[in-house]
Amino acid sequence: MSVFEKSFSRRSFLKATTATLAVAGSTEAFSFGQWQKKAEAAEVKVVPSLCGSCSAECGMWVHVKNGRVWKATGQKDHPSSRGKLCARGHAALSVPYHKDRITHPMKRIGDNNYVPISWEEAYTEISAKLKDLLAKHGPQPMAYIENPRPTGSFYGRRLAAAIGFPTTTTHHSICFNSRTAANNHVIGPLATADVSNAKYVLFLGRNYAEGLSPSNTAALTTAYEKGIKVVIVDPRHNAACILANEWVPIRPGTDLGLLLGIANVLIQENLYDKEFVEQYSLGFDEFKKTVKQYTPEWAQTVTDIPAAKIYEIARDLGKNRPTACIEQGYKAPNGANYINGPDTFRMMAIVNGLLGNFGKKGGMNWPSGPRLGSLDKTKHPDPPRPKVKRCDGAGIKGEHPLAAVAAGSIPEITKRAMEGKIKFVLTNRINPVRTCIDPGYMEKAFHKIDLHVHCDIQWSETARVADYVLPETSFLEREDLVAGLSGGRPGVTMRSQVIDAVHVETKAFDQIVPELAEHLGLGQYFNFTREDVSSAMLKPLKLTLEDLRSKGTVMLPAPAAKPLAFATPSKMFQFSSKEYAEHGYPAVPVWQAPLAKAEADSFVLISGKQAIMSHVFSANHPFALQIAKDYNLERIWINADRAKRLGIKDGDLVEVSSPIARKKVRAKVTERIHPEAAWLPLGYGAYSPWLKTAGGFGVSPNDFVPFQIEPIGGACLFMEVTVKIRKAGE
Ligand SMILES: Nc1nc2c(c(=O)[nH]1)N[C@H]1C(S)=C(S)[C@@H](COP(=O)(O)OP(=O)(O)OC[C@H]3O[C@@H](n4cnc5c(=O)[nH]c(N)nc54)[C@H](O)[C@@H]3O)O[C@H]1N2
Ligand SMILES: Nc1nc2c(c(=O)[nH]1)N[C@H]1C(S)=C(S)[C@@H](COP(=O)(O)OP(=O)(O)OC[C@H]3O[C@@H](n4cnc5c(=O)[nH]c(N)nc54)[C@H](O)[C@@H]3O)O[C@H]1N2
Ligand code: SF4
Ligand SMILES: [Mo]
Repeated sequence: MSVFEKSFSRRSFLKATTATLAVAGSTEAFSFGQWQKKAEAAEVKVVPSLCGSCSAECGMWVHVKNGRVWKATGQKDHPSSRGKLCARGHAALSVPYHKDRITHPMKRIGDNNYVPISWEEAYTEISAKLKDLLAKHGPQPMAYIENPRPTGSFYGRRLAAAIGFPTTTTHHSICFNSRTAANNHVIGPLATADVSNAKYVLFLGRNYAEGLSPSNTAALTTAYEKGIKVVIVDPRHNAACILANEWVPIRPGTDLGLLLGIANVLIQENLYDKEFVEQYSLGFDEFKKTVKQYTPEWAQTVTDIPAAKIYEIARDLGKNRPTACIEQGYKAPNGANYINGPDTFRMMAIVNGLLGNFGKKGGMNWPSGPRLGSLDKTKHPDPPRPKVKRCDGAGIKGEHPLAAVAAGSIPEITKRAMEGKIKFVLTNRINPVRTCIDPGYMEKAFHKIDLHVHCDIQWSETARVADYVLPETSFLEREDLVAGLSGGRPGVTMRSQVIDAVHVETKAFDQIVPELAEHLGLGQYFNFTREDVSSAMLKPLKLTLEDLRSKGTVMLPAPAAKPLAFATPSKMFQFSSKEYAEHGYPAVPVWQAPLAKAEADSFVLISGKQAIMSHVFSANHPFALQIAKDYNLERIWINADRAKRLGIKDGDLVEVSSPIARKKVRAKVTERIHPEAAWLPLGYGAYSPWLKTAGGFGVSPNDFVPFQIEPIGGACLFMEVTVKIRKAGE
């Protein structure tokens, strides 16, 4: 029996109460006092689950009383939570009960008008339209777009293959795609920084205190307590800087120049690891020749960081090698923001290589994951591999040949939708209309898709442009597939169902997809249950579903150390890339200026995370939003000197304008930002009329950024825009 079955569900509580009343027939049972006593004395069940508020998916113990979620604590064994949850995790406990939930399948009828329909009607209509599109256009112009989590990815990708299209894409293409594309051509799979064991860590646009998981924040706190030298380079004094030795402000989009300057010093002053270079790398001589021109004095002119500081950083890194590293972050200067993102990332990996820190304690290490099993293919055959080309150009010669195929490119699908070339899209657990740039463009493009089906829990901006909206149960109302955990030690974890579905017409994705497949005549590819898949995944580990339902997370022994190896095309650490050259890009990284440049009357608009908000969707969580309102977190950051010159005081209402938008928001006037940058949090500016909690508060940076795509990774260019700011009338 599962923990859930054993628990006292809301329905059984109601049933039990009614029965008691009927039998006893006593007036006492009707009294509020009696009811209150009973409710207070009710047994508390503690169910292991996973937080659903961000991709860290921390392990949580959810306390349930009278069938309702009461509170949660962090699982100690789970490597992301390590016994703690962040504020967003606590705020998310209100999600199942939220008034803005989508409660029924919905069908668009005309502009912004939806009617509830039954699941049967939804499946019948969607499958009829999809079959018609397949007959007319074949499966090529079709895509699945998701925030990749185990259940969504397994079922969504299998459905795509069963229908016959290969284009499955993830929100990584609006997060760290440029980084992945570049990484594949320097070191192979991504390595992570061992922050708490290093002697010196350089953070480039990474904010462990706001773009956070509890384990990251704990690692930085440990580094601080141990006295590890931490230097944070960011145009903005971000919240993590209070745990750092130094904040080095940089002109937005110029980290590539800083890294070229650092590499120049490491090589010129013989501070690099020669043995590593000789034994593991290729292309060093070509790189050395190219980087000679990029002196710190030159780097100062592009980054606005004094040459003396660049020498100091390079020498500190070199002297502390190999126990020194660059924490590369997700996206800030290298993932999906600036035109030079891919080469900025290649340079981060190259500097780490010069420090010889790969595979070393306090350096860069590859996480190890568990060896999970899969379904028996003789009983549950996989759909055949789609034969058509992807519709987003990822991995295709002449389009985005170097882009990471696993993440694909949401911006490219959008661009092609605008050209009328995309026929069917299924979006799941993602809100690209709000989280990509230029919402006007996004909306127009998505409206041009012949059939757009969206799966969500609330009325996001993307739900509002879909033809059909399918309501999922929220993260506390469903069990999900087993998830592998990667890190120093591998592990497995699972989201168990904590409460009954609050809205009976909502369904889990692992139910929706097989039912839709059945209507499409593809039911043979889903002849198993979610439990079958989870059990098959756990089999090689000799664990059962019941183990995970009771323990939540199981950590496994660390694997034996492996010899250092790089899974690149040449199997070497690549200072130079043949593949880059073949596709018309420089073989070794060279300086490329960002597109946006602040002038005397403009700012580069940068943006990012805040500790209490998860991207955009958590602004609709009432507790999180109240904190934002109480602390004026929606404000645009402007440098104090620039503000003075513009006659703007802290708290003034200002008008921010870019080539595509003109909006008003209050100003935060501060010394904590580079004079050429203005910063906006990502979390606000919800404009779906049915996100009633978040709606009307703040603006989104994405409102101001024209639609543009980074050519190598296929990512959005979130920060390549300048804005003008002036005081506005109240
Ligand atoms: N609270 C919270 N935590 C989260 C998330 C969330 O939404 N909310 N999301 C999760 C996800 S998906 C991600 S990818 C991570 C992101 O985590 P981070 O990458 O750490 O977060 P960001 O705020 O996107 O960017 C970090 C910093 O980059 C700076 N920056 C901007 N431009 C430049 C530049 O040109 N150079 C340099 N050096 N810095 C620059 C910004 O000022 C910002 O302080 O956070 C994860 N954790
Ligand atoms: N300007 C700017 N833009 C950015 C960033 C930035 O720093 N600046 N950050 C970028 C980054 S790093 C990322 S990763 C992306 C994130 O982009 P998204 O992944 O699009 O962002 P979210 O707001 O997390 O959207 C999640 C969606 O899933 C829905 N949802 C939540 N729970 C469930 C569930 O259980 N089931 C289903 N089916 N749906 C659910 C939510 O309601 C919401 O609509 O944004 C990027 N955009
Ligand atoms: S970091 Fe916070 S929001 Fe993200 S999964 Fe963990 S507790 Fe939830
Ligand atoms: Mo992200």
